[in-house]
Amino acid sequence: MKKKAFITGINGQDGSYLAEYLIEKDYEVYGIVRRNSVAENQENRIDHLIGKGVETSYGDLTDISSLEKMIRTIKPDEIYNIAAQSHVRISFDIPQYTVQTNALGIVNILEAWRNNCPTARFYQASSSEMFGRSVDDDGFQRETTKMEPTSPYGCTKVFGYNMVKHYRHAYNLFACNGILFNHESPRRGSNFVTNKVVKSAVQIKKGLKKELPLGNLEAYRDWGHSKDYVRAMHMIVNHTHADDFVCATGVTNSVRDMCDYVFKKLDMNYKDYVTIDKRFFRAEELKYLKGDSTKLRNTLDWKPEYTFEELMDDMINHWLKIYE
Ligand code: NAP
Ligand code: G4F
Repeated sequence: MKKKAFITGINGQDGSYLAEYLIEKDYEVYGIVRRNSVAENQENRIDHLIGKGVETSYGDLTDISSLEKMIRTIKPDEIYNIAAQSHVRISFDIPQYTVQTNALGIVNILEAWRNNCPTARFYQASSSEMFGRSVDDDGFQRETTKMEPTSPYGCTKVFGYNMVKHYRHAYNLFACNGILFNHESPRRGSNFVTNKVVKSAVQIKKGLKKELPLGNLEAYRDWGHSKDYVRAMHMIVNHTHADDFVCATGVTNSVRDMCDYVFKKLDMNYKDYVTIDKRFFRAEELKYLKGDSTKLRNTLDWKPEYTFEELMDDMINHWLKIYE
């Protein structure tokens, strides 16, 4: 019998790659999508998978009835809670909504799972944003690093992380956290910095745009490829026991480094086009992220296939094709 997976956030960057990955592994994949007034936007990243192993229903993390119904009828083997209000800067603008989705939403799905299909394995999309201003002496963040979040988003993710551990211990359930560092792809929302820079640089190259307004260029991030990270999610869920793992490349670059690489690739100098716009700064900035994923590498034999440069090239080629 085919294994069944239930994914919240299936139409997001990670959800869509995860669905593809699980179909390749011969899973039946189910997901919830939110109602959108532009119907085409509801399933735009997974259109090609509908009817080919993926089935969706309307649902929302804030609507426990939709979660209960899906979990009760599907009886999944694996549940991936990928949905979230995932934009850190926007979480300062809509803190209550961010809490409702990312914090109360996780209580909804944990309860729907515990009461309807507790034999399923549960994965929570935890985040390196939970570490916030805390860095170990060697410059890395790892599973044991103190959590000191610097955004409403980060605070909700710490709550979710702790609830997942609580359900593991209190009810003896298979509940695990993937603590993922930044991961990107051509499917990344274009208001996150990598895709914003790459898309704009290509538009500038093609004469469609004149400048690129950005916020803090001195922030460092450990950027990997979403395809590598959804592979890690599946490995974590299929481990012998429930546990928490950091997933990261171990390489960090600043936003400035990233601009330099992308513009140079297109035979331009970022200094001629990038301007600084206060609107893109945050009330509190998370300045530095570099992840140590030794535990994941040693326990589950995971390693990333994409380097930072290959990731950027993949995104550049995507936008070049679109604007050609
Ligand atoms: P994304 O592209 O923004 O996708 C988020 C998904 O969640 C979308 O499908 C979105 O639906 C859905 N969603 C939002 N609010 C919802 C709600 N109330 N009910 C149901 N669905 C809702 O994010 P991503 O980059 O794929 O990230 C996936 C998960 O990993 C998120 O939980 C994020 O916080 C976490 N994470 C991401 C990274 C990263 O670097 N990408 C790193 C660490 C952790 P719509 O399409 O309708 O908006
Ligand atoms: O691309 P970003 O918006 O991603 P951020 O804030 O690191 O969050 C992402 O990674 C987290 C994992 O650590 C996830 F949990 C979260 O869901 C999300 O996927 O910003 C990256 C850096 C920041 O320091 C930001 O201040 O880029 C800086 N930045 C500079 N100018 C900008 C801009 N970010 C955005 N979005 N837009 C700018 O114009």
